[in-house]
Amino acid sequence: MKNNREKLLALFTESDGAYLSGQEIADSLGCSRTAVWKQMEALRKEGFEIEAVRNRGYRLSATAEQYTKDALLLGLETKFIGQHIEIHESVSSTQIIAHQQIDTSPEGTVIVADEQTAGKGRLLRPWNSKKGEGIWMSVILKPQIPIQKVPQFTFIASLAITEAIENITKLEPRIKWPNDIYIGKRKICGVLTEMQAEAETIHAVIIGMGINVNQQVFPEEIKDKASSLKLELGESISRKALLQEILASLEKYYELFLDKGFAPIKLLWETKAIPFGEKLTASTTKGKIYGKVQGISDEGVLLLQDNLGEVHSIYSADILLDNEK
Ligand code: BT5
Repeated sequence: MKNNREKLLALFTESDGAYLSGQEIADSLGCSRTAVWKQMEALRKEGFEIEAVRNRGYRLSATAEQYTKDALLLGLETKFIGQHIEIHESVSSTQIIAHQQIDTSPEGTVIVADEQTAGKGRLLRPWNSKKGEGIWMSVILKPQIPIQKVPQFTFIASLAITEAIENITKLEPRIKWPNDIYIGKRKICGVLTEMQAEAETIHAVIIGMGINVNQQVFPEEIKDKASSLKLELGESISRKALLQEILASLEKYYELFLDKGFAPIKLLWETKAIPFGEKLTASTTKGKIYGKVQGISDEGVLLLQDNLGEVHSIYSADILLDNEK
């Protein structure tokens, strides 16, 4: 049974930005108009921005971002991913929080932060996670798969995020192997897949996702290579709507992966990826390889053909596309 507060939030969501009269709300909730007013005040105190206009009624402010646990749960159309969700105002890194609570977290737990003070990328590189402007989250999954398959989760997540961004914004992001999402020449998202395992047994896969949503400026060190959805689209995006879409998409592709393996994920991933057939430089720990992309293997390894025709298997690298030079 929903209480009045939940019913009211559901009404606002269903009304999709239209005004609801006090009487309509009172009738739906089965309470007095005074009780409605009191409930509005309580929601305002929680941080919901509610507009009240004489003779029209109430609505949730269209621009106000409801980025609270309740708001994120309301309208989340998943079976398990995100149904257990935590939102923190400021943490060092959602990856660190997720690692600490693997044992007590059910599969699909999501840790969200409004700000990260020590957000991290691969090889402990810093990930800029400004307050209030991006989606910084970690998803805990507990698949029973061999350890070698864990890197495939970067592909599942990138595919899910790319599709969600397309659905919400109509922009066309492209995935750059292995873990970046670009719009044009700029990075808008990075994925960091980590795991906890003992011997050959996986306890959890932790997928960290950082998505630049509403930034208008970036710090000096990344300003030439980073962008946000707002900068690309020219308008603000609801982090809540995008986050919910990402989780729904992630659940869909995770289940597809569990059911049918990596092959269908790979096929879909390829339709969203740059730069097959294109030339790029892969910087690996063993040096740089310049070549033409032949595709990815069934394990997600990048196959790069150099000028002499030799095909190299790249397991891990930083990629510089020719058009980024
Ligand atoms: C990544 O690493 O791209 C993975 C980023 C994962 C971040 C998420 S946020 C939630 C979760 N919690 C965490 O602590 N991490 C995850 P990598 O491919 O190594 O790229 C890192 C590089 O991207 C940096 O060295 C910068 O050059 C650049 N960079 C840093 N912040 C950026 C930003 N906000 N947007 C675009 N580029 C950025």
